[in-house]
Amino acid sequence: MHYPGPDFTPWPPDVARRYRRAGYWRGEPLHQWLRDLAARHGDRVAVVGGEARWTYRELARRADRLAAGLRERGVRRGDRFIVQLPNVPEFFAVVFALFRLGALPVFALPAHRRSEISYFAELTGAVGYAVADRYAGFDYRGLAREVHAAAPGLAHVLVAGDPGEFTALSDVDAEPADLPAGPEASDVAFLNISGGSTGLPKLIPRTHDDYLYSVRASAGICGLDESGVYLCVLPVAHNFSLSSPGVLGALHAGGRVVLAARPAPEEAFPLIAREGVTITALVPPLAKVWLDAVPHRRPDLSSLRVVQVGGARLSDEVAARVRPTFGCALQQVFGMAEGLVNYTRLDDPDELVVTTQGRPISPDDEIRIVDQHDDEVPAGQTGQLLTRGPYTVRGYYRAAEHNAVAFTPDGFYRTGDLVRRTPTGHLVVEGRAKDQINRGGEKIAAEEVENHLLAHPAVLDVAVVAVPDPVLGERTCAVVVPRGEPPAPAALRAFLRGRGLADFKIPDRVQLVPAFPLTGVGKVSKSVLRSRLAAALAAGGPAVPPPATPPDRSVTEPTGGGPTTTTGGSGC
Ligand code: OOB
Repeated sequence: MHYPGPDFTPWPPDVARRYRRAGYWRGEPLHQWLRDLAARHGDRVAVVGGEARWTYRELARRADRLAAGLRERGVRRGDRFIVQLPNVPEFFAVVFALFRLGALPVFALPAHRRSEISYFAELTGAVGYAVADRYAGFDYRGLAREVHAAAPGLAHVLVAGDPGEFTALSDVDAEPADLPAGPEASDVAFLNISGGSTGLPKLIPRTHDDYLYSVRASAGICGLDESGVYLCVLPVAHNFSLSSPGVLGALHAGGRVVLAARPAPEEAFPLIAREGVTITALVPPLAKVWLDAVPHRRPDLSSLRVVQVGGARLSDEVAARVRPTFGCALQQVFGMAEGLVNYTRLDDPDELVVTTQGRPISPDDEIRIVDQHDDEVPAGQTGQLLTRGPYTVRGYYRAAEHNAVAFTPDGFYRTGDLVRRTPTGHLVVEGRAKDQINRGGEKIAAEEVENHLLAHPAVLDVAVVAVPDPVLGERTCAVVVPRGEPPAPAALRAFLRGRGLADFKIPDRVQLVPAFPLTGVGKVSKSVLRSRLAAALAAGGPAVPPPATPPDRSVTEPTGGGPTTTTGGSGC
């Protein structure tokens, strides 16, 4: 199958011509880009991870051999291939091998489980699935077994490490002599995952042309050059760590990528000192953990030039601590896997760096800030952010119905973020209009969790909402109207796990209520629920029941938090 195909919403031809003429889209596919880097920087170290130190040449060679091995096994241009690799060097070999063949990596997060992966397999008709053997105490071969049983079309399960009954990545190896021509730069290169606000996760088709533009421009904005050393502590396949400027930005500059298996200070600080790391990217809760760890660990962070923080709103107070504590510049990053990325600039005055989330990459990023009728709000006022531009997609993959609401008829993406713009053109994120929880950078679509909970026999109705949290910014609360005997929160959690939902989506709290507050038109009023829960939490007690509720029917029970990432924020 050829991509772009019917599953891809192209930019209008005149717009595409404009982006080409402006030099944003250069007609260079990602595998060609890597080959050029290998020609230019051959013996320099490109990727460091665990014991491995791969040069540019080595990386390109591995990708080519793996591509030939995959081709021998039948992987073809246009095939989809789920890639759920943690921060290991093999990630690069696999994705560049797929790029070389024109097969599309479908990026999954290490935290995803059966529910998410099976859905990606079904939606994309993927032919393969690449995992590590074990990572962070979890055996991905067990997950692969379950997913494979439900999706037998996954003909190739490749494992970095001990493969068990599957295929070792290291065995997929052939002479790359007769590889056919690769894909076009205007083709879709991969499918990325959206944070989402709907019942089922959405996939984002990114082309070689548009993605490489964002990588090149980001590397420039972030001051990367050959001396740049990028420490990747967030999941490598996330848009922030992949391209903002991320690992690809570091490679573009001829610098070095250092992969951290875990984001905790005890792992990351020694790596910074050992490798002379110059730039890294954190989510706000992780930035706080690092800031708090500096005084007693006294690490050598003298090589750091920039610490980026993004993925969720960074408070001005924490932002102000970055430069004095780390001794380097802060860069705020407000981006999205759909495209648009904003950066504070390295020469911006401190005031802007601390209080705004930056301005767009491109002079051709179009920004509209609108009210509920899509009319522009007066300058400086808060409204919903709409955007289109040379690296923002025009539609999700195989989601025609959703695309009709997620994009305006003239192609603006409705980000669901509430922002205002300063006179300097910087954006300040003031809130969110989408039905999503941002749990320290990890995005949770309320509807997805609600749908799972509705399958429980003791759940009559449910609304999943955010509650404020001093560490993560937000946590999740499932407000449940029980059917008959009220379910125990622990049983609901176990139920969700049993359905194979990623840990970070499991509600932190469960609140039982007899009925929901309703809006004027009879819909559940999540804003009333949110403010009641927030007020009750601030008062330190169980949430206030809705009016006319017998107090003994309302129980708030913290369920102990989800994943271990609560203090590490390993996701975005
Ligand atoms: C990044 O990408 P996603 O796709 O996981 O999430 C995008 C959403 C945004 O629409 C916004 O709601 C939120 O995450 N967000 C922020 C933020 N950065 C992202 N909200 C407030 N302040 C920020 N600085 O999260 C992402 C992609 C590329 C670069 C950086 C982050």
